[in-house]
Amino acid sequence: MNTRTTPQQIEAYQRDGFLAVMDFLSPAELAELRAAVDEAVAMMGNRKLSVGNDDMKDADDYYDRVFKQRLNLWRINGTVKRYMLNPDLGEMLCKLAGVDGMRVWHDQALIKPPFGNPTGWHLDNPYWSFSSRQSISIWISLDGATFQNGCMFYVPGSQAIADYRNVPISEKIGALFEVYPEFLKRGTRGVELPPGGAAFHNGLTAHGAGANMTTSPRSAMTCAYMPVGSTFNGQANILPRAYFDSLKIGDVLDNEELNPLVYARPGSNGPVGKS
Ligand SMILES: O=C(O)CCC(=O)C(=O)O
Ligand SMILES: [Fe+2]
Repeated sequence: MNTRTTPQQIEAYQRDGFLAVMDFLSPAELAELRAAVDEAVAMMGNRKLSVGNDDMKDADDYYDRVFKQRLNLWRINGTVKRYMLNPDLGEMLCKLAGVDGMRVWHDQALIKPPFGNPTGWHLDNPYWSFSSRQSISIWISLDGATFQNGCMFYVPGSQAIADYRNVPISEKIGALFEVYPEFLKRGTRGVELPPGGAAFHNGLTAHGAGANMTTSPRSAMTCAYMPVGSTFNGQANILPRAYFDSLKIGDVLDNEELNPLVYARPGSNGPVGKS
């Protein structure tokens, strides 16, 4: 994994709210991760979540024709875990985001099938159980992402002006721009990636993806990360029911089993999110 960062890359990420790294995985790493993702996805059948809530199953609706969504593969596959929880990656995420430590929020395999619907414009962080202007996701292309098969698009700089209002991913793909008309003048940028390339985005960066107009799937392995010290905002998202019921708004989310630490800068507040 190419986890080196230059000052120029950090500056670009902080300005634009996203950054592409074309040579993130070596060919051997790509082959290893792809095989692990395929294996974990096959094990999950039609369940969206690897461990926990059994109700999250595929449905025959617009959303499920955007992509096949499989969450928390890291909990059932050691290879996926080794990649997504890699401390060097964690350090890179901290440098890009400008924080001292990161925990996993959740990972996701997102497989846009042939003729899959476009992914409507949205923000990620408003879906989650914490609110942070420094949350970050990695989106690793397993097949190559092109304008033909549904690569990601971003609104540069939107992370700096977004708040926690959001819209669901639906057939009205531009609805987010009705909530945030100020995004319109910033324009959009599509990012094509080779297989093994990765893009990083802030949890408040507006993004979406095109339709897949090709006859092959467009697969991505992604993971969202929560800065250490982030607190519960009252939303359930994918938290297990018993844990959700035990939380009060403002509690630090530091459950090592669900949200393990990926990296903490030496000398920083420490691995268990001491409050
Ligand atoms: O892969 C896609 O089409 C959308 C991905 C996305 O929204 C994300 O990684 O946050
Ligand atoms: Fe997203």
